[in-house]
Amino acid sequence: MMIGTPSTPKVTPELQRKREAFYAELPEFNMRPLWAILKDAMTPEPTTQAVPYLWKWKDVRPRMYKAAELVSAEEAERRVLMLLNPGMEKPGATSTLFAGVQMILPHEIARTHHHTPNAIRFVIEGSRAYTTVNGERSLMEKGDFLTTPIWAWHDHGNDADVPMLWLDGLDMPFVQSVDAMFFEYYPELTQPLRREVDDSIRRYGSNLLPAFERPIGEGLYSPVLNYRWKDARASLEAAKGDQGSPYDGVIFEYTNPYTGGPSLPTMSSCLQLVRKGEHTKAHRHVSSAVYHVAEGRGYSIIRGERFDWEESDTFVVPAWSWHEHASAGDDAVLYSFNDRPILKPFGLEREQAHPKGRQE
Ligand code: GTQ
Repeated sequence: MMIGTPSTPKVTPELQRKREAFYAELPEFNMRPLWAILKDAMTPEPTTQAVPYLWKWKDVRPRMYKAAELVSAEEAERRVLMLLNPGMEKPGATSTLFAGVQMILPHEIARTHHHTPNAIRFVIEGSRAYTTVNGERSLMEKGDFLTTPIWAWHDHGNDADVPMLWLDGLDMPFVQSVDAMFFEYYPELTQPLRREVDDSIRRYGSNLLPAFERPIGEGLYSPVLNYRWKDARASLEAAKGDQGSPYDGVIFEYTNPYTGGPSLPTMSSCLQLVRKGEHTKAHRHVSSAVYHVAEGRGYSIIRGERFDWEESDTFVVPAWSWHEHASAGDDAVLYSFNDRPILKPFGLEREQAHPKGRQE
């Protein structure tokens, strides 16, 4: 017995002709029958154009240096090479997340602007270039994780003697999709410094919060500008003997000290240790993520495909894609950012363990 409406009429050639005539007159009124597309719209599981992909640092780095020869930071405003997901039409690494590599040469300035997309920086190469965010400056070192929250004025510069390169992560595709993009230039090239260098690390970065003031931005984002590599790496090392997560090993989230939640309203950032000899179990979740290899070597199996990675490579795990990680040789450290904070408040995040533990 077929399950369905009991009174499905027989589609005679005459009825079919009438239907087609009816469908043909609808576009003029900007209407269309839902039943023609319902199965494409309401899929049993997420479908995404984004595909798993890995960008090798050995391919990215020379092209970044080439870009620096050809275009100044001033001309470019932001000298960024975008990491584009080959399955997607819109620019982005996943449907919600943008990734790029930014480079700033000694004595260059990337002028001050602000925008509604939030941004993260994860430092890949260089030493002591700066970013200034809402009047506070931080000198960056390899492995540092920095936040640029929604609508924060920010400029970058380099008073050191070596180029700096970092991974940029923005929620730009998401912000575009909800028609919430705003952007403005600051009236001058650089913004005035209104705080001491690394003021926010001292004020908010030591498990203490000033009890005499309301949370900055009503607690929407972390007040900490720079989460130092040496501190984050030490946290991983301290927990090295723990069981950790079956899917991620020893994983830590960079948190907003006001809430204990993610550092930015739309993006959660994590640092994880995949220990020597460790091979995690496979799972999948709706949230998508961009991974960056902070230390070591290894591989990830994503949707059944193996991606071998080494230091400074970047790869994506699209929505609802089985994935598992393994180190090769020594301990490996992965930085990642994901869109979980966008999904969670609406009950849209789901996670599933792979029925066989790992992919074949
Ligand atoms: O540093 O402000 O990768 O505005 C893309 C857009 C970086 C930035 C990006 C941006 C920035």
